[in-house]
Amino acid sequence: MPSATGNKRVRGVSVFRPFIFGSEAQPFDPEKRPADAPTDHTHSWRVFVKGINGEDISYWLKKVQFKLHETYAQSVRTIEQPPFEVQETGWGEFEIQIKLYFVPESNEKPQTLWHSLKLHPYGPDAEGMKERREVVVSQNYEEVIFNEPVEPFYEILTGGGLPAGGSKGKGKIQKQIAGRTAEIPLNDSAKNPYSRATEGKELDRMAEAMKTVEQMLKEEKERLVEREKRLAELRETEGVPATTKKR
Ligand code: SLL
Repeated sequence: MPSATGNKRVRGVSVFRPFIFGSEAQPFDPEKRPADAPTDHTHSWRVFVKGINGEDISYWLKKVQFKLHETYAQSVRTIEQPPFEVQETGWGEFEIQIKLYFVPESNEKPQTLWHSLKLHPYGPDAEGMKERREVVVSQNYEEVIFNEPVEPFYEILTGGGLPAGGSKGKGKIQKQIAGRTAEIPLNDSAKNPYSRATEGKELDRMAEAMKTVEQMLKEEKERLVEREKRLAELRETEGVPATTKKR
C-alpha cells in the first residue's frame, strides 16, 4: 500500500549513516554488589546502539529490539527511544540479536545485527585488566546504507532538499547538506577513532607511497637510458653488432 507521505525513490542515490553497536561489562565490586542481582551473577553489563560522538540517531532509527539469552526473564527487550541500550547483570557471555527498526517514513524493513557479549577481558593485557576489574568494551563501527531512499526519508536524512539535478544524483551522497553530513565525522576523538581526519591521513600515506614508486620508476628509466647509451658507445668503438629488436 503506498504510504501517505509518498514513496517515490531518489534514484541513483545511497545515503549512509554510521553508528556504533556493542557492549560494556564490568565485574561486580565485591564491596558493593547490586542488591537486586541474583547470587550467581558476577558482572554488570550493557548492550547498546548509538551515534558517533553522541549524535542523536533517532531521526532515522525508530527503535531497537535486543534479544538476550533465554535464561533472562523477558529476553526480548524493545527500546523505543535513545539511549538504545539494555542494562543487565549476569554470569555468562552469549550472542545478542539486535534488530534495528527505521522511522516509518523510511519504508525500510528492519535490519538484524549480532553482537557477542564480552564479560571477560581479552587481548594482550587480559590478565592485568582482570585484576584491575576494568570495563571490557567490545564494540563495532557500522554503517547502514539506504539505497535509493524514498523522498520523504531522504529529506529527513539530509535535513531537506533533493540532490542537485533533482532525483538523478549518482553514487553516494557525500556532501554536507543543511548541516547534516553523510560522511563520518571530521575529527577523531578518544571515543571515536573513525573520522575524515584519519581517513585523510591514510590517503596522505598512500599518496606518499605512490610518489616513492614514481620516483623509483623514474630512476630505473634513467638507468636504462644510461645503459642503452653505454651499449651504443661500445658498439661504435668495439664493433658489437646491433640487434634487430628495438626497445
Ligand atoms: C554460557 N551459553 O554457557 C552461555 C549462556 C547465559 C547467560 C550464557 C544470567 C541469566 C539469568 C546469564 O548470565 N545468562 O539471570 O538467569 O556461557
